[in-house]
Amino acid sequence: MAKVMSDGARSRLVWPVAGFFVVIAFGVGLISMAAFGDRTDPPTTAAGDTASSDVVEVKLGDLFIDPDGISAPAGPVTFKVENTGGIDHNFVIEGVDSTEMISPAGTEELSVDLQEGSYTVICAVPGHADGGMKATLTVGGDSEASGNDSGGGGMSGMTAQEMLEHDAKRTAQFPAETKGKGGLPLEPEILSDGTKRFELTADEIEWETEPGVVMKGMAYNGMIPGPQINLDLGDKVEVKLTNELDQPTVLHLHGMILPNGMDGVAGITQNAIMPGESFTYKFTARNSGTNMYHSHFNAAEQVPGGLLGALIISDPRDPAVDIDYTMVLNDGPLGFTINGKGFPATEPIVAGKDQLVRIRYMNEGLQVHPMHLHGIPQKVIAKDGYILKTPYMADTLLVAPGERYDVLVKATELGTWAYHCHILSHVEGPDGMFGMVTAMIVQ
Ligand SMILES: [Cu+2]
Repeated sequence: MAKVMSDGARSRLVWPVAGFFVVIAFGVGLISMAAFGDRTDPPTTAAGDTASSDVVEVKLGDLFIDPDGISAPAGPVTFKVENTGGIDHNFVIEGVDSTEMISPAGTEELSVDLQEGSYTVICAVPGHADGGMKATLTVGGDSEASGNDSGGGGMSGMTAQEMLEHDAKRTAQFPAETKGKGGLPLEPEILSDGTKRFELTADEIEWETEPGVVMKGMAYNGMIPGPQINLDLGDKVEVKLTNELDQPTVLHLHGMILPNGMDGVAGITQNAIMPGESFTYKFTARNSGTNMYHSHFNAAEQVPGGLLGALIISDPRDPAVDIDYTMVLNDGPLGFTINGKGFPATEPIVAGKDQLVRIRYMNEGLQVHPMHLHGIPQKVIAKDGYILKTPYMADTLLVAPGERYDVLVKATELGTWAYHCHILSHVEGPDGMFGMVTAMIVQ
C-alpha cells in the first residue's frame, strides 16, 4: 500500500477546502488550540548532499508529530523519522518531499536541502493531518515562534470570530457530495435449486473519501465498503470471488458457521486466489445476524484499504424496523471513515418522527471506536450477530475491531443530532470536524 498510497498522498497535499453554506452547527465543540502553520508555498529545493547534513530526529504517533515545532538549519538536512504509533504514517514537508509510508516501529530517513523559511509538515494519510499530525518546520533564523504545543495549521492565532467562521465553513459542507457510494445491495442470481449466487471482483480503484481527497484503495465491485450481501437464514449460497488485484487475496465470511474449507484463510483452509483467478465459496446460512466479509490475505493492508463488506442474514426473530442502516467503521489508509467516507462526506441517517431505526455497527478497522449518538439513547439488541437475551441501553457503544452490534433507536426527538466516534482525535482537528462524524436527522 505504501506505493499505492503515494499518489493519494500527493492529492492530499492539494486538498481544497471549499463551501460556504452554513446549514448545521454541531455541539461537539472541542477545538484544538493549535499552532498556526505557515501555509505559503516554500521555495522549491533539490535533494541535498547528505554527506555534510545535519540530522533532525522526529517521532510520529497516533495522531501526533513530535516535536510539533521542528527546527532545522538551512542547507542539507536529514530527517530521521520514527513511527512510534500503531498504524502507518508518513512524513511530508509540503512542497518539498516526503518519506514512503512508515510501518509501526519503522524508521525512514529523508534528506533534503532546505532554504530558510517556514514549512508545513503533515502525515498524508487522509484525516491524520486534521487529527493533529501537522507541524511547523522552521528553517534557519529564529525558531521560537514555532514552539507551540499543538500541531500547525488550523485555528490557533485566529480571533474568536475567525475561529467561528473557519469551523462553520467546514461543518457547513455536511453532507458533502463525493463520487462513489459503498455498501449498495448486491442482487444474487437464483440457481435452479434455489441457491443464491453472488459475484464479487476485487480490484484497485480510486475512491473519494472527502471532497477533493481521492485515494487509491482496494474494493469489491468498485465500491468501499463492498456491496452488501443480504441473505435469509437457511439460504444456500455461492459467492464467487475474482481477483483482479496485482496481489493474492482470499475471502473470509466473518461470523459465519461454515464448512472448514469455505473459511477463506490463506494457507490454512485454502491457497490464496492469485491475480486473474477466482474461487467460489459455497455454504448454507446456518446462523443469522450482522456479519461481514473481508480479505484474509495481507489483511492489515487489504481490509483497511477497502476489501470489506456487510453480510446480513435476516432472522424471523428480528424486530420490524422502519430504517435498517449498516454503519461500517474503518480507520486505515483511507482515514477515519463511516461507510467509506469521512466527514463532511458522511451520510446522515434521516428518520421521520417516532420511526424505529436499526443501526448495524461493524468495525473493519484497527482501532476501537466508541460510537455516540446525541439526544436519543441506543438499545443494544445483538452482539456479533447473536440476539441478546437481555437488551441494554447505552448512549455510547464501544465497537472493537471485528465486532458487530445491532442497536435500535426510536426517533422520538426532533432535530439534527450529532453522531460520532467519541475518541475526539478521530473526529476533530485543528480545522474542525472530520472523519467519523455523521448525524441523525429526525424530522
Ligand atoms: Cu474512533
